[in-house]
Amino acid sequence: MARALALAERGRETATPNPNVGCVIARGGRILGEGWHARAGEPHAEAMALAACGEGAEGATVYLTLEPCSHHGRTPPCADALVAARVGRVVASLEDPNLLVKGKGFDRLRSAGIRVETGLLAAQAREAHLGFLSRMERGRPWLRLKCAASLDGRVALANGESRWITGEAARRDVHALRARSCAMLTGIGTVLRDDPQLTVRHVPCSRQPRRVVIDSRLELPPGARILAGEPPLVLTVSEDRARRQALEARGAEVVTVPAEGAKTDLAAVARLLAERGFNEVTVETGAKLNGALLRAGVVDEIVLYLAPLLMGDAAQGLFALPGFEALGEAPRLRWIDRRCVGADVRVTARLET
Ligand code: AOF
Ligand code: ZN
Repeated sequence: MARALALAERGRETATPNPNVGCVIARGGRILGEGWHARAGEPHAEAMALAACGEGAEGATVYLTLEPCSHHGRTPPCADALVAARVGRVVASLEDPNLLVKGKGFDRLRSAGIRVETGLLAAQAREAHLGFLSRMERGRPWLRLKCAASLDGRVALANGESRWITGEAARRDVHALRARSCAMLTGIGTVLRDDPQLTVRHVPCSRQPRRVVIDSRLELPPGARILAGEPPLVLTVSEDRARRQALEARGAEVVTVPAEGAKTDLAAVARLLAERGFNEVTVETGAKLNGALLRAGVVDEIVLYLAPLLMGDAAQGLFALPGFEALGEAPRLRWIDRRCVGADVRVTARLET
């Protein structure tokens, strides 16, 4: 199963919107075939692994990071293929929460007399498929805030200057985060201030994440860099037809989302991103939208790069949150990881949701 999890990583950046499943078929301590899901529409992990078993897979054990599918989607059901290959046993880390599958793949195997075991390395498999599981189980993507700050937690000087706080190694690391994301989300404030591209450039990547801008009043300037290249998705509550048409003429896809007062309803935005098939979304934006996303309860993880630099209390902070009356009200997170990235430190923390 550890090998199946390693194979799953090969589809990490490209399997979206599908889960990056990994599969190993073995018999008598020998691996007969390996597979992973590389791209939606291409063979599932099981189909690839079965095809790699030159001598067939009769009586073999199949290790899978996710339950085999039971439905006709873009490809035929993997459970049927495993039955036809007369495998002896299937060990799957997790049930597939996709309502089209959810237990039916296991049922199909069991009724054909195949032994089914679940739960092996389940925590690691949940980690490998966290975006897909979030979208299927909660109807929203796994949402990660990426931030870069000084040691004293500041992201920009009072006058707005913010380039560059962290070093080159951190920048490359951020691009690796972008590469694994299905979508990159930012707000209009960040676009007006920094004019970001939000593309993957400093690491190899065979697929660019979709860029998404929350722009309540459609203030995106037609010359913004985010409008170049693959068309971004612009989410708005504005009814201004002229502005919409100007952005559409520049290639953007403009979608109206539910409002919460004059602002966009961020829970609705999260649902829309899931409906679009985005499993993992990384947010690079300023304190206001960061804070609003936290308050809306749609943030799962914060990845923070800290540079050994002091910017002072007059500089701008990371998260615009209300002043809490008691520490008990302040959101508490759980450390997941801390490490050095070049001259900077990266910490990853998760909210309990
Ligand atoms: C598997 N093995 O390797 C993957 C599975 O429309 P399709 O044919 O691309 O199927 C997509 C669904 O299949 C996806 O939503 C998930 O439930 C499952 N993914 N299943 O047996 C795989 N990637
Ligand atoms: Zn399948």
